Amino acid sequence: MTEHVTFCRICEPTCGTVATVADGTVTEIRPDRDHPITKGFSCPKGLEFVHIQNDSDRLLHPMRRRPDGSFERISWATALEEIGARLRAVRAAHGGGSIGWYLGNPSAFSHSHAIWSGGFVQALGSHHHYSASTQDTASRFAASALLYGNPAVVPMPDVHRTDFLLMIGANPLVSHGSVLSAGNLRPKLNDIVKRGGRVVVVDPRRTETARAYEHVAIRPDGDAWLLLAMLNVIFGENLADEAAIARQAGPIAELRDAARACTPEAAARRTGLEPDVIRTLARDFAAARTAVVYGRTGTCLGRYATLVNVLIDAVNLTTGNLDAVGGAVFGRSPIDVATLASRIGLATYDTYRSRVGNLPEVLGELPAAVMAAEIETPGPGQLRALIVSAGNPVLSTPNGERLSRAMDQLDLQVGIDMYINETHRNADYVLPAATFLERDDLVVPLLDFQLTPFVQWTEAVVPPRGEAREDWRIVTDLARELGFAPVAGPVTRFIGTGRVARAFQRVSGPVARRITPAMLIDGLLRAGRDGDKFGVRRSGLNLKKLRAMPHGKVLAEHVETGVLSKRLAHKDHRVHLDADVIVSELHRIAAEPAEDPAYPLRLIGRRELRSHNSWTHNLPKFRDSERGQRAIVHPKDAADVGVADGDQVRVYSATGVIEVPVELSEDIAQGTISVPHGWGHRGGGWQTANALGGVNVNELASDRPEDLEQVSGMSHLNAIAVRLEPVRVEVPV
Ligand SMILES: Nc1nc2c(c(=O)[nH]1)N[C@H]1C(S)=C(S)[C@@H](COP(=O)(O)OP(=O)(O)OC[C@H]3O[C@@H](n4cnc5c(=O)[nH]c(N)nc54)[C@H](O)[C@@H]3O)O[C@H]1N2
Ligand SMILES: Nc1nc2c(c(=O)[nH]1)N[C@H]1C(S)=C(S)[C@@H](COP(=O)(O)OP(=O)(O)OC[C@H]3O[C@@H](n4cnc5c(=O)[nH]c(N)nc54)[C@H](O)[C@@H]3O)O[C@H]1N2
Ligand code: SF4
Ligand SMILES: [Mo]
Repeated sequence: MTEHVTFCRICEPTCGTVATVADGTVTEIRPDRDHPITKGFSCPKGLEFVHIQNDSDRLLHPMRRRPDGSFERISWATALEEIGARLRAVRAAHGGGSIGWYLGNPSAFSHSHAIWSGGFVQALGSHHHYSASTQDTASRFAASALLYGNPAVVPMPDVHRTDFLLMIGANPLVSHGSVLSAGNLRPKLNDIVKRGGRVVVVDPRRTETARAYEHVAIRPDGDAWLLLAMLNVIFGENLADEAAIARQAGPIAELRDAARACTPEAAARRTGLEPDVIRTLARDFAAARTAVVYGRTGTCLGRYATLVNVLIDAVNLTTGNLDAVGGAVFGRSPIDVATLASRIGLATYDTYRSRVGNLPEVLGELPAAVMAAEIETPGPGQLRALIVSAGNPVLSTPNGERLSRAMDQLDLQVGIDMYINETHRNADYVLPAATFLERDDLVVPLLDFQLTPFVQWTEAVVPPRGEAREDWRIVTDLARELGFAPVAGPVTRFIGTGRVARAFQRVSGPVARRITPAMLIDGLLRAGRDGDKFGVRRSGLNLKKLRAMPHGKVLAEHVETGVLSKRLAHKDHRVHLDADVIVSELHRIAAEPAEDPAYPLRLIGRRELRSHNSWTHNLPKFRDSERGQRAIVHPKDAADVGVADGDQVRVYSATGVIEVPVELSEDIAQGTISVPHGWGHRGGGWQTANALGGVNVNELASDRPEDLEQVSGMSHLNAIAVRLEPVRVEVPV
């Protein structure tokens, strides 16, 4: 029996864990008490991951679909050969631009997955690059592109030092924090209150987090009006930090005008909040010694998602809390991720647009919601072959049923996953991916969001089960079939121009084929701010030293402040609050059309402790301990349509209809209904999950390009207009 210090990679705290291994099998996962950040904290999902690791439903061999829809086991050699031949045929007939990739959320917890698959798509010259981002954070990235000139520059709340945390649309006591890696957040939030500060949670539902602190029950999609009305008070009552504005911002006349028009009285209808609540909130926020607005998925999936994220930063900036202790701060990563992204050509926004719907790319990715239309719409650039890795877009994106049908028209569909999920049901091939316990790692995409600057490397705990392979190896093998190395492009661009670059280009093919993630990470660490500069700075960091520190290394007590000008990519080194796109969004919101009385309720999502997007429902504990999927409805709204607790209801939107059982609760604002996503299992693999029942809530979400948020291509998954109807049970006579 051996013990291995490692860390969980399901969600963003990436908690330190210790895995016990007996006879080559992981038998237990426990929290790592010696982890300097998470200090023995973990959640049930992380510890129960051992059952996913050992799940008998896991995909362990390459599979090929038979004409009858069932899958047969084939060898890796056959799989790669056949997929290679079919990809080459598609490329020869229609060009590399007809091959696409959808990259799911778990890829964000890997040192290599996104770099390798991104390099694959870039090398094909394809724009069909999709991910979970347009269902998650693309609106935040678009806001950053507009404000700071780089979509990868994203501030986070300085929870450790703030006196006032205004949390909008986030539920960290369940989600464990997002776009913020800070370990166990509960004691940290409690500390704010203990030191005399406040935590105010703005959410349509009295969530686990809202219940623990102060709650402001807003109407779904009311956030833009709330933030503008706060700015109205801040500017109108001379509470703004004009020195900070003069120091950090470009012109803000348009923002001031928009705020002037949006009085707390004018915002009342859209927010459902009394004017005095908004007034007091703005005054208290501005008066606090330090304060920060933090928004997460509740602010990213609505109709004004990019604008809301802009306004969050605007409130922080205008009160002197941007790039300041206790305010919104920027990460201090040993690898400068934002610069890395821009050097390898990924830190882009709106450099091209989707063929269908004319929507902008964000970080080199187009809206996943247009995938179905891109498959169905003929013409040059039509999407004909699609690889889906670490994702389940049939359950996670709008109108997944249509996507599922559209996928049948593809010339080739390949899945790379640990399970055969709902999306892979249509796939021609599904390739078995290694779990995070089966690979070495350092979570590069999260480095910039470590509230305490921190870095940790882990070795693989066990070798891959069966014939599973690490994602980056699979990408490399697929690319070899097409005659290129996926990291050649990113590495060449990183090196830039000059002698070294020219030398690398000459050998890039053969050399890049041999580059492993460990080699890449070592190079990036050594070149980074803490690095040993390849021997020049002896005391500096490299991978060898990091390997000798299994619990990871804390790099500084806190992030740095006063770094904004270095982060700003705009030539004038100013925050562009009056960017044209922002101004037109401010005009759009002022002309918001009246609501459709046919759909009087607003549907929002919900995350639950053991349920992680679509992929932890096969856990045995999940089946035994959770009640299944429920719609939470206010008793008054239920009474209006004659529905009682536990009844089955039909939920209609303009796009679709679902049926779910209801749970009545006063914890939800009247007019709002909450249904979790990630349900409705009918995958080829997960037997327990399939037996749970439940429905895909995203059948209610529209995938029409004109219904997406136009600035970021964001799916509209929160505040969907719906109506309820009871399901009448016919009594047989
Ligand atoms: N247990 C668990 N943890 C997870 C996940 C999971 O599925 N399960 N998923 C992970 C992922 S992928 C992510 S991105 C993060 C997300 O992390 P969070 O964003 O912190 O998690 P959510 O629970 O989605 O919180 C969003 C909140 O916004 C509220 N909301 C909805 N609409 C609106 C609105 O219009 N305005 C306002 N103000 N609030 C609104 C919802 O009621 C909800 O409480 O969580 C991660 N952690
Ligand atoms: N209505 C509504 N819809 C939502 C959301 C919402 O709040 N409301 N949230 C959105 C958000 S924030 C997100 S992030 C998306 C998630 O959307 P997706 O990323 O499309 O889907 P997941 O459910 O996370 O599925 C992840 C898949 O990856 C597999 N997997 C896990 N680890 C690995 C690995 O290491 N390698 C490989 N190859 N596969 C792996 C799992 O088995 C699973 O099949 O959902 C979005 N959809
Ligand atoms: S909170 Fe849970 S799932 Fe998330 S990283 Fe920690 S142990 Fe893993
Ligand atoms: Mo997410």
